[in-house]
Amino acid sequence: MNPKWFFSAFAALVLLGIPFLVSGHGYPLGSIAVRHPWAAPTQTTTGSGYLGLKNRGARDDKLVSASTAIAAKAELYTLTKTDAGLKIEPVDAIAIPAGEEIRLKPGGPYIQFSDLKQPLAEGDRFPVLLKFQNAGEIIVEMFVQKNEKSSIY
Ligand SMILES: [Cu+2]
Repeated sequence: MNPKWFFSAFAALVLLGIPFLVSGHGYPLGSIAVRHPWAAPTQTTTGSGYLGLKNRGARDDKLVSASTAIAAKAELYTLTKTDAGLKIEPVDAIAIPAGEEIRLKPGGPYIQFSDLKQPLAEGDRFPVLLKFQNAGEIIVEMFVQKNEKSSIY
């Protein structure tokens, strides 16, 4: 192979690869992009799941439910700051306005898993079914890791 060509191809791969590595694994579903689903390791049978939801479309959408075989329940929660402190409560849906990206993250909205069959261990992966009001549904793989940045996958 021509070394010059090889170098160019390598450089192109590196350039293409960087945004992918930074944003983690992702799944397109119509106008919704699901980015880097992950969950924190747990000591108990209650866990939290996080992910990014980007709405590239012209109409608003909503995440309406999540479910997984590894937990009896998966519920959507929001966490809001009030004068009285942090308010954590279950919600029917998490809105994803047109053109915006919503991040489920520590300190923000999240998916709460209750009655996990076993605690989540770092390195585990498990499937989660996400349902959206407009975009439909998709199964994503949630990676168990210490924090959002501790994996490039
Ligand atoms: Cu990822």
